[in-house]
Order: sequence, then structure tokens, then C-alpha cells
Amino acid sequence: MDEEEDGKDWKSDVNVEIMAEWFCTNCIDSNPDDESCCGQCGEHRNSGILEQGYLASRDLPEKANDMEQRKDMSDSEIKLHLTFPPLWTPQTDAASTAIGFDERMLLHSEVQTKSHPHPERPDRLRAIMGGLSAAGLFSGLCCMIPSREATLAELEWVHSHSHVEAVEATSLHEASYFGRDTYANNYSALAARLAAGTCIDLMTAIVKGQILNGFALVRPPGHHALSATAMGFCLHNNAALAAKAALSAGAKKVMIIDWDVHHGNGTQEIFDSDSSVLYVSLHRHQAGFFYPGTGAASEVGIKDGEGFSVNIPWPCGGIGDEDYLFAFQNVIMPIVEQFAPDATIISAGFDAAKGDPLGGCQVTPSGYAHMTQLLYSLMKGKLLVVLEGGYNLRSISASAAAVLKVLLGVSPGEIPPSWQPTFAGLLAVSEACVIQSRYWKIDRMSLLNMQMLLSAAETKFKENKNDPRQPVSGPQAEDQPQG
Ligand code: X5A
Ligand code: ZN
Repeated sequence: MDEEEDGKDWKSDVNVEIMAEWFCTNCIDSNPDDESCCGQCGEHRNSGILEQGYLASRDLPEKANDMEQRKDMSDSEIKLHLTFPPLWTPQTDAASTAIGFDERMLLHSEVQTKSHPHPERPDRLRAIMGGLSAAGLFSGLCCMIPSREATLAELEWVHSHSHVEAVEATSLHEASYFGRDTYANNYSALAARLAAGTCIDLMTAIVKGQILNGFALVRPPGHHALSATAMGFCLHNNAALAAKAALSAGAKKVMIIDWDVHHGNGTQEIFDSDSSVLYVSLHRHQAGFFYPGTGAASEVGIKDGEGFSVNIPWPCGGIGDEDYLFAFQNVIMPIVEQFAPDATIISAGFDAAKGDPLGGCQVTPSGYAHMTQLLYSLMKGKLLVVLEGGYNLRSISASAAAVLKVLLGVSPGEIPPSWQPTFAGLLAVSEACVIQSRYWKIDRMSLLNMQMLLSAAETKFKENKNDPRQPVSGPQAEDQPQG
């Protein structure tokens, strides 16, 4: 009543903004103003994801959520408002699962100058943290290790001095860029040091047996960061730093398995000639036309490191659980068993997940759980999971929860025997097998089996309009029961 009389409701048409589109909070796709649900992922425009629902970041006062106001808060004041206070004490029993997280990593965000929001956004960590809490996986089940900033000397374990300086220098500017897609603001260098330090400490605690395993919920991501270059949303290479930490804590052989949908060109480069670190990656490659373009099956490492890079390059998008698990069973696990790592790091991007706006693949939480379980069994639980990419909030929350469950000892059970690779998956896996058999024992029967499947599938492939995503039928389906 009052308002109407005051005329507060009335808007002059001078300042009315014409809102022609809105961006989905869940997947950042743009939608026309007259649509109420996202055409890409189905999220309702006002679903309240992050603001009210189970994905909300609890207890954070408005002040701490507001970048502008937060600038005036001291470090200790920000710490006071931490949603999840550190619970870890050095005597934690060795069966525990630790989470690494620090809300200051949310301060790294793109100063909005573009028409479209950047996919690598603070909400990613809010969504995952909220999702894990809602799944009941936090309280009582996990512990948190205190976050720590990596020192500049530690960053130079894998990066050049000038790279470290270049990243540090961004804190003096409100907005900087490394290339077109890798942004920094005043807080990015801090966030990147925290991400790296958290990974280093989790890895060290695992190798020393203080905790069983850990999940580093960190950003900015790391696997594209080269020794001298920030790129692909990555500033410092968190997984590579964790590998160095494992070596300096006494591990002799470290494995990094990278299931982010993009090839981890940074990690591969850093350990290219190093035989103490085995780098394994599954990624969408498309003959080099998918970002960042590297990661062909023929890239196997150089010098002493020859045979210590394993690439499984998907020829197209749309790859899902069946192909990922087929790769694990036929190339990855055999090689990992022979390498016998003392420490294993998963570069866990969730952008191969169903619904991801960048990846265009089909992996489900169950697929991520099975991959984790295979590595868990081999490593007797000793795993460090490091978050890389993943841009659909619901997909990454569900996937991270599925992985964490396995870390906590809940097995997803047997891999469904009905899972069969697609023609595209079979193509990539058999190519990797043939190349890697120069360095590792690959079971001759499974090589032969793959070759048979492949030639049978090739015929079908040509008959069925060349669809590389069609499943190939296993020998069971072809063999008629005898007698
Ligand atoms: C960490 C990650 C993707 C970069 C894509 C750049 N980066 N177009 O997923
Ligand atoms: Zn990625």
C-alpha cells in the first residue's frame, strides 16, 4: 500500500534493462528470457540451487560472500567465518579419509567483463561441499586437514621461477589474463598457493600413513599448467606438486591417473622424461581437435621416461562408463599392476560427466565410483583425489560424492557384465594397447580378443551409418550356446 503510494514500485522506462537472456546457475548455458527451465540441463531458472537448497554454502554471512566487502576483511576474520573448521589432528588414525578445502579458494573468480559467465567459477566448490554434506559424507566420516599455502620454493619443484613470479604478480591487479581463457584476480595467487599446499600436505600425510586417503577440493585446477605457463584455467599444477611431495616423503614410484575430459598436457610435460612418475590419461582427443590437442596414444614419454606416459585418446565425444571401465580393465590396470606405485594421485576432473557443458561425454557417478574402486583395491585405499575440471554443478556434486563414498570404504560392487565398449572406445583402447605393449606386458589373449572385436565391429560400423558410438557386441553375444 505504502509503496504504491510512494511510487516506489513505479519504474521509469529510462533505466529498464532489457534482459534478453539468462545464464543457468547449474551449467551456465544461456537461455531466452521467456523460458523458465534451462534448455541444456533442465534446471529451473529459480531453482535456488546454491541459495537455499542442499547445495548451499551454510553459515557464510552475506559479508563474506560478497567479494567487494570481503576485500576489507582480515585473514583471521575470514577464517572465523569458515563453514567447515579444520578438525584434523596429527594423531588421526590411519584409516581416515581427509578433505582438503579452504573457502579462500572461492575468492578466485573472473572479474566480470564478458557477456558469458566463466565455467571455472567459485560455485563449483560450493556445490561440491554442499553436496557432500547433504549426502551425509562429512560429519563424523571425514576429517579435514588444515589448509596451507604452498611456499614459493615448493611451487618451484615443478614450475620455473619466472612462472611463479608471474602468478604472484597477478595479486597486484584486479584482473589479469594468461591467454584468453585463464583469468586471475587479486586473490588468484593466494587461491593457487592454497590449492597446491593442500595437495602437498594431503599427499604427505598419506605417504606417512597418517591418513588413509584424501580428497583435495581445490581450485584453480592444475593439470594444464606447464612448468613455465598458466593455461586452460590452471595456474599451478596441483597434482604434479603432490607427486613431488610423495617422492620427497619417501615414495619411489608415483602414479598420476587423469580422468578429466581434457588431456593433462601440463602434468605430462612436467614428468615427460621422469620414470619415477607414471602419467596415465583418458581424454577426448578427436585427432587433436579437442582442447588442448595433445595426448595422442603415440605420446609415451621421452628419454628415461619413455613408456611412462600412457594416453587413451577418445576419437569423439559421447564416451561413457562402459568405455572408461573397458580402458581400466584392459590397459590401465595391467600397466598399473606392473608399475606398482607407492602413491597414486587421481587428477579427477568431472567434465567427462553426463551433462557437462564442455566435455560432451556420458560418465555417471557409478562410472566414477567403479574407476575409484579399481584403484582403491590395488592401492589398499591409499589414494589422493585432486579436483581438476567439471562444470555442471549437479553432475560434479553427484560424481564427487560417489568417489568420496569409495574412499570411505563403501564398494560400488561388481562392474555390470553387460557393460560393453563402443566402437570408438574399442578403437582408442586397442590403439593404446598396441603402443604400450612395447613397454608393458599386455595379455596376448585380450589383445587378440580386442582385435577380433574390432574387425567384427568394423563391418557393423560400416553397415550402421558409421556411428562410432554404437556398442560392439562381446564374444558372449556372438557365440551361440553349444549343443
Ligand atoms: C581444467 C579444465 C579446460 C580448459 C578448456 C579451455 N580446463 N577451452 O577443465
Ligand atoms: Zn577439463
